[in-house]
Amino acid sequence: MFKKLFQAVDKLLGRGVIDEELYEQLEVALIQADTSIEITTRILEELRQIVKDEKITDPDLMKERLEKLISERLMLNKGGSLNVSEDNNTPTVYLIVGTNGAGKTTSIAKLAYKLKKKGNTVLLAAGDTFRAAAIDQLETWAERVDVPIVKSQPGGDSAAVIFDAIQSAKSKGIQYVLADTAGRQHSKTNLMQELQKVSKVVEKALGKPADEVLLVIDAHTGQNAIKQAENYLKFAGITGLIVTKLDGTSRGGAMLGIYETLKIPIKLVGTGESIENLHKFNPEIFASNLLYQQ
Ligand SMILES: Nc1nc2c(ncn2[C@@H]2O[C@H](COP(=O)(O)OP(=O)(O)O)[C@@H](O)[C@H]2O)c(=O)[nH]1
Ligand SMILES: [Mg+2]
Repeated sequence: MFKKLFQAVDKLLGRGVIDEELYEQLEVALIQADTSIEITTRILEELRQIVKDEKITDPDLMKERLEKLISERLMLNKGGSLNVSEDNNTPTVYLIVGTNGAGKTTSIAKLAYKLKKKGNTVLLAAGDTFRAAAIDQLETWAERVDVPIVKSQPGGDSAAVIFDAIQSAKSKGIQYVLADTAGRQHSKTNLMQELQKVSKVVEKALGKPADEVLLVIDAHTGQNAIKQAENYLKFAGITGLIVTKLDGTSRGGAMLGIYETLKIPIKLVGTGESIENLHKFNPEIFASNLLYQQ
């Protein structure tokens, strides 16, 4: 699809000069994409330095360097891949956490589909035991993707369901366990403590922590995203992010802040409601989406 830079930036680029006005418009563009003021300032300072050091006079080249600068900030040592269990007798366990409606259950279904398509065996754990509808939703996905599910009655103990799922995967030699959890606000300490318990139970069942604890976060989350990730790191030891709804109006600039301050990498991105709409995180695409409009 043809993408163009924010109109105002485009117009300034067209003039062929790099000046204060152009820097100002780039600043506006980044902030509009939910990048924090602090990080925007830092990025533009670095850009100014590069322009100076490399004696760049062509605005198009400057734009390229800016994209590179943003994607480099998001580059991760592991390139966004998910950790897997090193022991063949122990399943790989991913614990999925986040607020209500962020896209946890949908992302689990998408991930199960992706893993299964690659020839892996997968089991789902219906750890969101709060509402009957949540269990039904995961069960419907399990049927569609054709993977087994371990569940309890509504109101059951989430940690126990996840424990049982891991035991079941172990005994059946299933490679992956994807565990759903109930949505919770990061500020509700009692609910966050419950997640701590879930993490401990996973560790007890596996003899090590979950291979990934993934925070599912809606791309539309603003600067509150950092606080949210901070609390999830504290209570649940998150190891990565799944950023959902990048097909919507937000470009997810706040995620830059999460990586910058907490070093929590984005592992996967959700780009729609259907089962194929989950992708491995790509820093270049993410960076260019921050700067461009569809
Ligand atoms: N457009 C879009 N919608 C999504 C995406 N991921 C999830 N959703 C939708 O967000 C809503 C909430 O998702 P759900 O998985 O139930 O969230 P949960 O409460 O965190 O488990 C559902 O309507 C999903 O179809 C995505 O990447 N893009
Ligand atoms: Mg759910």
